[in-house]
This record gives sequence, C-alpha cells and structure tokens, in this order.
Amino acid sequence: MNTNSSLRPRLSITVSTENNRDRLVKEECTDPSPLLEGPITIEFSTPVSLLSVRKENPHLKKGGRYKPDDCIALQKVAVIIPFRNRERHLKFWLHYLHPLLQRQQQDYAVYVIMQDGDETFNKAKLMNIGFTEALKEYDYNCFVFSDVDIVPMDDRNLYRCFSQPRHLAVSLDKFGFELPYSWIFGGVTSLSKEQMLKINGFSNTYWGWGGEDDDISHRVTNKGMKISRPDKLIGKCRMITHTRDENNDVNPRRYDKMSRTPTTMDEDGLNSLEYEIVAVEKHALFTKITADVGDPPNKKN
Ligand code: BGN
Repeated sequence: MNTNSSLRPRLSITVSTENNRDRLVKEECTDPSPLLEGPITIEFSTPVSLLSVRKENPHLKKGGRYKPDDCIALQKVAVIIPFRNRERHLKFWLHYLHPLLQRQQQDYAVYVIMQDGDETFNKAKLMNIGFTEALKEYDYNCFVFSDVDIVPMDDRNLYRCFSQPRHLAVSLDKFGFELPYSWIFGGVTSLSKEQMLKINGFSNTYWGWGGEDDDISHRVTNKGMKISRPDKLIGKCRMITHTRDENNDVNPRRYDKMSRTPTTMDEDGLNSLEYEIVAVEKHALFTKITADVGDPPNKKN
C-alpha cells in the first residue's frame, strides 16, 4: 500500500504488568482490514430514516465519530461533506458509509458543512471550512471530501489518504462507469493534511456549479503531485439522480478562472479563507457546521 510514512501511527502501545513483562495492548490495524466484504449492493429507492441508521451503527459516538476498539487505525480521517438542502441524500449516504467506514477500521468523523442562507453555492470554500474546523477538534491527518450524493459500490475503495492526492469516485454510474476525462478530480477525493497545505487548500472564489474540482486538479499537478486512483472496478460508485439545485447555476467564469489557477492559487485558498460560523451541532450520526461564506463578488460594493 502506498501510504505515506507520515500518515502511519506508532506501531503499538505497551503497558507493564505486575510481573514487569510488557503486555501488548493495541496494535496497528491490519492493512487491508479483515472486515472488508468487497462489492456492495446500493439502491436509492427505499427511503431510510436517521433512526434506523442510528440503530444500525450502535458504536458511533456523538458527532458521528468512530474508532476501532481493538486496534490503532492507520490514519485519523475527517470526512467532509459540503451541503445545502439535501437531507434525503444525506440519509442514504450515512446509511451506506458509516458501516463501510467501520469495516475499513477507520478512526473517523463525519462533518456536514452547510452553507447558510440562499446565496449562490460555494462548494470548495465549504470544503476549506470543513478542513479548518475539523482540525480544531482532533489531530486529523487525512481529509476525505465527498459529495453528499455519491456512494461507493465496493468497500475496498479505501476512504483514507495515500502518498498522492486520491480520486475515489473513479467509475461513476452517471458516466457509464468510465472516467470522463483524465484529470477529473471531483465527487470524492482524499488529501492528507500535508497535501492540503501544499496546495493552499481549495479556491474560495468559485461560485455556482463547475470548475472548482478542475481547479483543485490543477493545484495538485502544479505542486508536482499526481492524482492516484483505485482501479475502475473497486472505484465504482453510484450517484443519486436529482435535478439541478436552486442557487447553484453553472458558473460562467469557470473557464477564465481555471486558466489562471497557477498564478492565483498561492493567494486564493486556506491562507485567504474568511467565514463565520453560524452553528455547530453534534448529531448522533454527524457534526453539522453551518457557515456564513459571504457573497459572490457581484453582490459586493
Ligand atoms: C466538468 C466540470 C466539473 C464537473 C465535471 C463532471 C467544468 C469546467 C470546464 C472544463 N468542469 O465539465 O466541474 O465536476 O464536469 O460533472 O465545467
């Protein structure tokens, strides 16, 4: 496994017993997890309730946190979901992903980052906010950024970080289980804390649909990194079909902005992030952070 050495935990913890012999208490979890099952059947026709998802996941702690009891997880993973008005999708996501992340023996928590108000959606900025706020709570070293409507079809698709930024939503049903283009880096991705800092996080200035993920892809390659991916069978994912959201029109500026990523990325990102937290709620299945992300530029002045 091409996992970064900086992402790996200490090997084991030992305690001394009365007769002074060291007894091994916990070891690093085995890689891959012995609990993996492979392909999963995913369907979105039977609605799920938060109550049933809670019952299916009795070992979760408040805020949607989990870590394995009997071994030390390989990484500390914050799963960040940019969000607005997609409650039905979130229920499906939680229903499928919580059990999967536990089978993967992840030390993880789920953060739903909700944009306050009705202004044009700014997904990449919400992801920067998720990164920043999650780090205030725990020493995460890996960040998985997931659309709320994408669910993996195989639990061997590991929701953690690798020596290169990872694209996880590789073969989407929506695209006929093919990569639509080689540099695509949207849907579900993972970046270690170091990789995030290296690219200055994501752009805060993409308002509306499209291009923000291509901008991230450019950031990654501009800083000398490569996109890694699972193979297309393990990387199969389903997307919940839906109509275009309100206040998320296609961004007409995206081509122009993307052409300037190399010159703007060092000033537009984590180091220029401004927002206000409106609410932090610890739910049973996730932590919900509502943020005021401000207005797009045409609304200013
Ligand atoms: C691309 C969008 C991405 C989107 C994918 C998949 C743009 C910028 C011009 C290339 N990119 O076309 O943002 O994730 O489609 O839907 O629109």
